Amino acid sequence: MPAFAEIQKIPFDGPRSKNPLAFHHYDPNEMVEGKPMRDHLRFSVAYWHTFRGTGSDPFGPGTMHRPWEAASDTVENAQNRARVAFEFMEKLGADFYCFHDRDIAPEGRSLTETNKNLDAVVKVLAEEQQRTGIKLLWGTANMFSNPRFMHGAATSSNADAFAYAAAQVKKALEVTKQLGGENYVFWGGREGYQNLWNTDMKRELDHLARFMHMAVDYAKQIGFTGQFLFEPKPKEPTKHQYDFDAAACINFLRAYDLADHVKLNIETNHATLAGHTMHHELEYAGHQGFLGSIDANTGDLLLGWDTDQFPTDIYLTTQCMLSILKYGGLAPGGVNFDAKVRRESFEPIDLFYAHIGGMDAFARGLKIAAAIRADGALDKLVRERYSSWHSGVGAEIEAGKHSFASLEKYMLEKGEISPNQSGRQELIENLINCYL
Ligand code: XLS
Ligand code: NI
Ligand code: NI
Repeated sequence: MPAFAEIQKIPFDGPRSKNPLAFHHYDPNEMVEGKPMRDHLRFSVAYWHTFRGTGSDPFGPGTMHRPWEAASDTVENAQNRARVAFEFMEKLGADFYCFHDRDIAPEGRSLTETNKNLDAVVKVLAEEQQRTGIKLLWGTANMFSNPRFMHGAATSSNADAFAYAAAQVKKALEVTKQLGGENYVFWGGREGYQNLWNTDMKRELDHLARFMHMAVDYAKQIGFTGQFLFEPKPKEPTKHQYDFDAAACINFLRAYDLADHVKLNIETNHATLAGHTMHHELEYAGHQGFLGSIDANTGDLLLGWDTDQFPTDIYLTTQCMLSILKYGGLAPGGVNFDAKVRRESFEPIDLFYAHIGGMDAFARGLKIAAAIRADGALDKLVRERYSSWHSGVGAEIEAGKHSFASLEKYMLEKGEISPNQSGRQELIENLINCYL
């Protein structure tokens, strides 16, 4: 008995349709800049929010109506849930999914039993991937929920917690490889601190680096060739997380000789928590060569936590896609909806509305970004702003032909700088609105 019996495969109906169970902009086979939309976007469903989210918050328990869930957290229930997940993803038309080890299978009474549980569900996931053609974008390990990780995992003050986490990531890498996962994500759930009085920051960062090197080594050993990704987030659950933002992550990777092995998975709501925009984070990671994948969601600018809402803002998705196209696309990364329906949107059908909205918003963003690029007007304005660098002293400085002394000589002769040009911000804002 299907879980979503009343829902058919979500069709592409075009922008004029009012059918809420259809795409209005996402047509997987439509060509944009010479590539089908589905290959640009590589949409992924987040197992934890969509199939494990209960709607609980600090003030009350879960609200979600999920008729397929049994009362107890058994392996059989987890296997059944996996089949439901694939029914959902197949009807939606998502090409990828992502999970934490503990999303897909329950913990047992020992690590041995936990690993056995994982294997039993991975078997079903493999069958369902085979049946549907849906692929694993990335796997990861949950090393923040269990109380053993209260002080962190790789950065815990307890060496045994580090060892347990290592055993967990070892297994998570094995199953990610087994399922053909194209990436593996590190998000440091509790890799940070609550206060500095009790924290040896250098020691913790050294441990985190050692941990990541062990993961790189083990991947090599088992022949896992997926891309490692580090996911920045400044805070929550800890007061300060070491993977604060793109710049902090890139510095860490370079300082500890991990830059050749790890790129970034950038999440919108984490960018805003860090006091940046998603556009800023994508540009920063992109020009440094670290753009790997994105966790597509959005926050509420009036709330100071990770609300993980589905993205519907066309300015946001346009900015994302402009940066993504500029830096050559995301593959082997993708657009993972690390997003959850609101606590009040408790019906199963809301999962469809949420993902359809996010996918359409990104499809529109992609088309708008491609139109902006094809037109070239924005590019031209930016280039003009820097025109003083295209010849004369600007070109000479860029070519490394100057020093402070030679520039002093140049300025003493010239006396004053050439007139500045307008930044044209308002003109550009109006221009962008013409494409929306
Ligand atoms: C939490 C993170 C998490 C990672 C995967 O805020 O976004 O969901 O994406 O561990
Ligand atoms: Ni995330
Ligand atoms: Ni998040």
